[in-house]
Formats: sequence, structure tokens, C-alpha cells
Amino acid sequence: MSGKPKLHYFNGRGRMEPIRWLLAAAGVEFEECFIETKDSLTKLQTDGSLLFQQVPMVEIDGMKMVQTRAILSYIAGKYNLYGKDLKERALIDMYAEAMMDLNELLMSYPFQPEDKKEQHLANAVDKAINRYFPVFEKVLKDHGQDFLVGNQFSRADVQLLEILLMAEECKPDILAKFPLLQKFKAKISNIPTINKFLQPGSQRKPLPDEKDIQKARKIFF
Ligand code: IBG
Repeated sequence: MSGKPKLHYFNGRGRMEPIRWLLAAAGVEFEECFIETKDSLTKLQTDGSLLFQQVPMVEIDGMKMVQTRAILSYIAGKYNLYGKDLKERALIDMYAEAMMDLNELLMSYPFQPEDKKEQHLANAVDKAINRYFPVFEKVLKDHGQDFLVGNQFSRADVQLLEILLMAEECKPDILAKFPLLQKFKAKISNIPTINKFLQPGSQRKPLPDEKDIQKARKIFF
């Protein structure tokens, strides 16, 4: 058996994408086992692999881990992407939770009913511009460092870059009023492990198209 973590999810972003990002940023190779049908989800649910009958599930270090946030925390702790002390970790958690909230809004957009889509997107963009991005712009301005917490690369930086790119997919000029976030984006994108993940052919998943959405709907909803 290989020692690589094994990711169980459908072949799309959804809730697994931040986990893919974090492993890639840590320079960890991983395998993916794609759930293609409702039956293969049911099989995992009935064979006892999923503690709460849900994916994402990641096989790592002899565990079958579920719950996205728990998985992210484990990977961040294991690969030293979680600050140098409890207070830095608390700050990273606050930032990361906010980013998960925004991620949830952006990620769930394609799954909204047609008549709710426009309003959903407008709300996500409004929250990004008026609630979340000003905070991270100010953090970077106030301490003048390259990374969000403790002048050291952490999961917060990885999750922020992911969310900045997702937000730009929704509104290409969304960073226009955030010069330090633009600089941050360029700098973090150049970290070798991240740069590699951003290249075509990596395990990063594309923006879902209508076919991907229908497929995910059939499996999960
Ligand atoms: N709190 C859990 C976590 O964070 O891991 C939630 C996990 C979850 O909602 N999993 C869904 C699932 O397994 C798949 S992601 N559903 C099967 C079931 O029986 O509950 C579904 C999703 C997609 C895209 I795809 C956007 C939002 C959710």
C-alpha cells in the first residue's frame, strides 16, 4: 500500500478542493478515488467507511477522516502550516473559518436554482468586497509582511489564495480596490508547490460546467 493520502470525492471541486489545495501546498502527493455514481457513494456509506455517511473522506495515517474542517486542521498541523503557537493558531482559525464561509457561498453558486442564481452571486460578491477582503487587505497593510500570520506560510495563505482566484472567476475585477491582495496573490502563486498546482494537468479542479453539476446532483442531492 502506498503511503500517499487517498481522497474520496467526486471529480469536481465541491468541499474537497481546499483539501487538494492544502496537500498540494504542503508538497504532499495524493491519490484520488472518484465517486462516479450514487451506488459507489452508497457502497462507501454501507461498508462503514464514512463516520457520518458523508464525503469528503481522506485516508491518511491509518485513519478514514471525514469532516472537511477536521481534515484541513490535521493536514495543517502535520505539515507545519498552523502557526508557531496557540495564539497564531487561533488567528489562523478565525481567518480560515471566514474563508470557509465565503468559499461555501461561492462554491454553492452553481448549484442554486436558476431563478436564485443571480441574487446568490450578487450576495457572494458583496460579502467578498465588503466583509471579507477589506479585513485581509488591512491585515497585510498593518503588519507589512508577505504572509497573513506570523510572517510565515500557513493554511490561511493557501485558503486565501484559493478564494481570491474563485472570486475572480465570478467577477474578474473583484480585486481592483485591494492592491495588497493583488500583491499577495502574485507572491503566493509563485511559491513552487503552489505554482505547480496552478499549472494545467495538476489535480486542481476546474470551474464546474453544467454537466459536472448535473452529475454531482445525481450523486449527492
Ligand atoms: N460538514 C461536512 C463536511 O464539511 O465534510 C459536510 C459534508 C457534505 O455535505 N457532504 C456531501 C455528502 O456526502 C457531499 S458535498 N452528501 C451525502 C449525504 O448523504 O449527506 C455536497 C456539496 C457539493 C457542492 I457536491 C456544494 C455543496 C455541497
